[in-house]
Amino acid sequence: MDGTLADADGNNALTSHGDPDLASAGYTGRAAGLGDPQDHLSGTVPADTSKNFSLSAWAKVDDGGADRAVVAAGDGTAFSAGLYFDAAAGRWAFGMTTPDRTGLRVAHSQAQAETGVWTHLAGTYEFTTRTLTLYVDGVRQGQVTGVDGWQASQLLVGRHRWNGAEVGGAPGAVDELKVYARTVNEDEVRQLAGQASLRGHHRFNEGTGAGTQDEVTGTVAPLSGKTGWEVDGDDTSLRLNGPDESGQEQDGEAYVSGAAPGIRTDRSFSISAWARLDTDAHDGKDRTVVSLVRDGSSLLDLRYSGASKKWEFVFGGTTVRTAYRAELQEWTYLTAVHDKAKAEVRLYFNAIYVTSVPFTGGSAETGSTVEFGRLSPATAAGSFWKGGIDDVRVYAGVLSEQQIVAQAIRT
Ligand SMILES: [Ca+2]
Ligand SMILES: [Ca+2]
Repeated sequence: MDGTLADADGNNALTSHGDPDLASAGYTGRAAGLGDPQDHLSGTVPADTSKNFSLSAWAKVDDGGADRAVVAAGDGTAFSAGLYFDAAAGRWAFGMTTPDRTGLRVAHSQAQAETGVWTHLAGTYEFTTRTLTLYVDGVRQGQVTGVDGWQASQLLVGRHRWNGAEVGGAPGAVDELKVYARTVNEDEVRQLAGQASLRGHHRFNEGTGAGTQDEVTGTVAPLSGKTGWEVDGDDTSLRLNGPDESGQEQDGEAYVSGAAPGIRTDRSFSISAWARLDTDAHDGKDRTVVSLVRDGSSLLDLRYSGASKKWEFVFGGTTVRTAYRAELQEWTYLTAVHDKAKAEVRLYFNAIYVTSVPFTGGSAETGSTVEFGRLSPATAAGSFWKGGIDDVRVYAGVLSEQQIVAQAIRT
């Protein structure tokens, strides 16, 4: 759904009806914006829905006032299987109709559906156990057994059909639609729902001037306090509390306050950063590399801890720390992950060593700004970074271990 209606191989193109907005902002890149009841897409179903199959999509329903069809397989009379928002129940649903097209078997989400936020939906059907299962954001919800499917001919996005009538239009936006001719398992669904989408990226490659650009949003953030640049061959990075013009070491007020990456911390997210702590010795001060700040207060903090002398990710009263002491004056690659489907937070140190602790919580706010080099509310007494910061990325979703290793290069 990145501006074209063909699949990832350039095949199976969908036909558009009404006036879908193919340039609307997606979960990743662009999505199909289906804001009007006439807007929908159709094509052929690349799976037999009387056998094993699965449907997967990201959906953002803006108006929960009526049923909203996300994706369905059907014929001219009814849908055979579909993922949708069920307005009467206020919940996400995966439904399959009986082969005579008169009955509906449906699994609902356990919690009320949230509108206005990208949500991952997956529906799977297993022929041998005659079981349909709904997953929301990678977590298994309802399951119905004793279900028989029937083979549909048409794939519909943003549209259902029931008793010959078109129903369930205007779902909002749909992205990353996937149809499988097999039963996708729970681990795979978790990976689909954890798909990482870059929402902020500071390379700190300007090397001059008083601002730094987020390559995703284009926003330029001003450098504040004792903040400057370090150019070392091809590597350019941010330097906080470096030596002053007379060569004297500095400490204290130095930070950069950037744009809001638009992530919700109650959903999965990942933050990766390079950091080099330039103190001569392990002192007792906490030092913040990256923080997300809402209304002047840090929601989370990726830092060096003066108490443990280790790297820590502090989030909602939970702390996960590296097993090893932080190395001073060495570039270190840190990745913090909130994996909602696994209900844990993880901290990766140099891409290889990982520690994790259980976590549930976070904030539904999306307006939190990213800050480098301090904890908020800032105090002159501590938490200001001293050293280098480079290549900070903020993602919605879960960075996989392969992705963390693959980008373990300072840019
Ligand atoms: Ca997309
Ligand atoms: Ca850089």
